[in-house]
Amino acid sequence: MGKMKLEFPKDFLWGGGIADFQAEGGYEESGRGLTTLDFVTQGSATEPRKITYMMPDGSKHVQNARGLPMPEHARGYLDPNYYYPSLHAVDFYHHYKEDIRLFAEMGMRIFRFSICWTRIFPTGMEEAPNEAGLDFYESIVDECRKYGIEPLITICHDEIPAYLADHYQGWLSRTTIDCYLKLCKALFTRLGSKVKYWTTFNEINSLNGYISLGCTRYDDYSRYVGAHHMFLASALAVKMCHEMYPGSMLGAMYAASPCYPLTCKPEDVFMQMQVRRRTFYFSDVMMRGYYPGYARTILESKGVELPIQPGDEQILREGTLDYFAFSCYRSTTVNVNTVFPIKGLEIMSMDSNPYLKNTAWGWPKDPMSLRYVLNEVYDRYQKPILIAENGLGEIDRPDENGYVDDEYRIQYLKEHFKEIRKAICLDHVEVLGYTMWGCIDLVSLGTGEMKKRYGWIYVDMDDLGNGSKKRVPKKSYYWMKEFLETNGANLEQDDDPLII
Ligand code: BGP
Repeated sequence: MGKMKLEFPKDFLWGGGIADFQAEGGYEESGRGLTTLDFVTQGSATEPRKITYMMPDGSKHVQNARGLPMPEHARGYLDPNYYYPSLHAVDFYHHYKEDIRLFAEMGMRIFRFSICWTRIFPTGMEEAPNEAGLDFYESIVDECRKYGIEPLITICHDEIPAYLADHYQGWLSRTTIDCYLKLCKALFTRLGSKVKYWTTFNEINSLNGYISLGCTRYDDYSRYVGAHHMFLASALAVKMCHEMYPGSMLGAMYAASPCYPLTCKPEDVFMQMQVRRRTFYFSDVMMRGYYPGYARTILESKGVELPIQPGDEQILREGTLDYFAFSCYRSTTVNVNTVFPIKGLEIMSMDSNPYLKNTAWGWPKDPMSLRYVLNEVYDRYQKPILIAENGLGEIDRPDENGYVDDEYRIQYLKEHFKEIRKAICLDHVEVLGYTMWGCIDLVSLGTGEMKKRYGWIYVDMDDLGNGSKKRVPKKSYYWMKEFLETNGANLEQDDDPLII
């Protein structure tokens, strides 16, 4: 068909995103309480992040932050011998005006950020919200609005107030649903007239254990029972917001990097579908309002009985989401032997894909994965989709002025943007927008490092928090500015051999 002339819609929401614990810092400001992620130390690509905790007898311990259950009665504890990146992060708390001005000057149209729950309810249990915390988020929203940037708020991004974890087992308890709804009420009341787009949870399909679910277990039971309570919390929040502000848009975010069958062996192909259902299990309930048939088999095979109470099914039906948001950084492959349980937990080992090259952190780069997921999800739900996270984590090397020549990031974005353009123009998927992950450099969630950088804007800070925290736009910032000014004219058109 030769070269195509494809164009992005003029009102496409181009922007970027951050999460509170990776960017904000300011942990002692505005009466903020401690959250589970505060106790997670800095790690590296080879050294897992650790969590430090204390037992009731006063003994202090440290263990891997992910993959292991916490002992019963353990409580997160800050050990002066460790560096905890979330406490200070890149100090967005004190730099947000400058940062949002830089976003605006680049032309960003949407800014995705998350709420630190304990800034609003320091333990989660208070009756009244902390006004100073609400003031902070309101001024972020006002700052965005001043420049015509659409704010998008993630209500809960992978963390939970430490108090709810230590006293209620977090999302294993229905008490946490009530606390979450109190948070939503406070946010909607204060910000609902100024914020249209909300995300109830981040990567709800990949949460487990103390950090994200707030429970001492780390297994399939906690994963699925915790999720049931989060489904209810999300549905009730959707209903509340729609009642308070008709026209508001609520979604949830899923880790949805695709997986492909490793071979054409029928069992591998079917296994791919089964693995994909480990993601769609979560979105099917939240987008359609009921558990899909295959959920029964998943739960039975794991011996998990959901604590469904009378009324739950109606809540799920009445609180379906308006849009699907997802993160996609790579693709994976599966074969029939790759899924196996270890100690009651579903483990998947992924085969490497001989057709793709990996990033420095071992994530295969696969631009077409975006077009694939957009189509896969749109075929399933016919609802708008937000590409909430995508981007390139790389080691950037600044010159003496802090300027980074990140041509590799420009190439990455170009390749990925072309696939989005095809999904919109050729496949006619309803794509709301694209919020590049870590639009300003921030702390990596996986490793706790600074050196894994995603941003258009460099932050002068090292893995241990040393540095001036000066913000310097990178080469990709200027490329993106031009891209936005010309509605993508600096993105070559290309052939699409995949039209039949
Ligand atoms: C997602 C999280 C983000 C972000 C991203 C990149 O799972 O929602 O918070 O961190 O992954 O991961 P990493 O920081 O490990 O590079």
